[in-house]
Amino acid sequence: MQSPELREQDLSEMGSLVQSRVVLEVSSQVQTLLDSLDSATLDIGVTGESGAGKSTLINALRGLSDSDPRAAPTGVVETTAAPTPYPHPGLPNVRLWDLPGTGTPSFRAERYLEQVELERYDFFLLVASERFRESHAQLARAVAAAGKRFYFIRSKVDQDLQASRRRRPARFEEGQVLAEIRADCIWQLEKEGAAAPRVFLLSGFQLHRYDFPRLQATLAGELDGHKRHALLLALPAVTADAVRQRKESLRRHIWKKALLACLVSALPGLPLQLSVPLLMETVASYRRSFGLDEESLRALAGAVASSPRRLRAQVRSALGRELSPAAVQDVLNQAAFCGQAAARLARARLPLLENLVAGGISFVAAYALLHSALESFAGDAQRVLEAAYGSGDEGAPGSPCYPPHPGFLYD
Ligand SMILES: Nc1nc2c(ncn2[C@@H]2O[C@H](COP(=O)(O)OP(=O)(O)OP(=O)(O)O)[C@@H](O)[C@H]2O)c(=O)[nH]1
Ligand SMILES: [Mg+2]
Repeated sequence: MQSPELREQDLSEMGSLVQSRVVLEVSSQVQTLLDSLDSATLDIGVTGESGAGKSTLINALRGLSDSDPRAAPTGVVETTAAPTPYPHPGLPNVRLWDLPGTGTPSFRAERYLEQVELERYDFFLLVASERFRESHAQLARAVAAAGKRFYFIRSKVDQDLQASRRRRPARFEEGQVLAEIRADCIWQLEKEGAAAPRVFLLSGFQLHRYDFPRLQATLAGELDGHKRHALLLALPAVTADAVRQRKESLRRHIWKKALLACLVSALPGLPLQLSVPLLMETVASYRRSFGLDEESLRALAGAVASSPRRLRAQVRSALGRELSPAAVQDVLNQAAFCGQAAARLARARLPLLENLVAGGISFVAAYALLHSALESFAGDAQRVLEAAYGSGDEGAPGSPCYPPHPGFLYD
């Protein structure tokens, strides 16, 4: 017969075995949830007449200047002959497809859509510069008939405004000119049978201006779940609203990251410190996502002809200024002991996990760290945008002014 001590030892071993199995099982489930988020694809077909500004728009939406080696070729003699995917620099599953130009004399919308494999795309951006043409209407009808969404992009509005200013310098009123162009596009599309067409006036050289914020909000409102999340992280966050939406989208997934970090620190055989790098990686991805890392700040400074130092001065959060394991550990300690607002939020939202302290990092502390990092980075990003664009100096019309590096989410 076994001694009571032995039985106790057996029980305790069995207990830790069960615990490690549970920890492994739950962490792999959480990892699967995070993986499915990262693997969400988004395929955007960018179509329209040759020379309308499709490739320029694709580069701007990817946060790249035309001279970047990863950029789509642009210019008066560069013509796209076959559908070419351009992945987002930090989110490879988000692809912008540069489609061949439309509007040749033999153009037939149905055949064109078949050739470019219509089914591949989540939606289309139909780009037109200058006058409205028959091929635009044909394409709009065919895309809608195939059950796909399209958004009509009237490009190069900086050029229209410049021409209009030259024509009537005394009576020039930007808002009025834009309203006229918008109304004309809507009228033409409706005349050709498009129901409630969505029209957006853009400049690939000054993406943060005109209707881009409205386009971004409309796209986000018409996509669901993981695709919406991908879009919100991929498109350049050049307005206060876009920064807010990006923050909200990331915030929804904090609990998974916090839980994973907490569970990883409980896995037997792994050093306790492993979860700090994991949290640090997440915080670093948030920082890039808001364009606060050195590379993004430099790119933005170059684009708006400002100094990186001036923009960097707007980054006031501790983790935005210096991201190191010690800084992360510091915030974790504070969160664990101070009962911060974010920690209270974690308790209120996920009371079941409140008492989860695995291997030294509590779920509440990890949650509080990520929550406060997100809040403070969003505040920094707003100030950086204000410093970059808010001075009223929008750049001369027609001069390239690219959006900030859109930031990535690698993990
Ligand atoms: N002013 C101004 N020029 C633009 C804008 N977008 C594009 N352009 C210029 O228009 C020309 C054609 O632009 P692309 O982006 O190459 O046009 P595309 O639609 O890709 O042309 P294809 O590939 O030939 O079908 C280039 O010289 C661009 O610099 C814009 O928003 N404003
Ligand atoms: Mg092109």
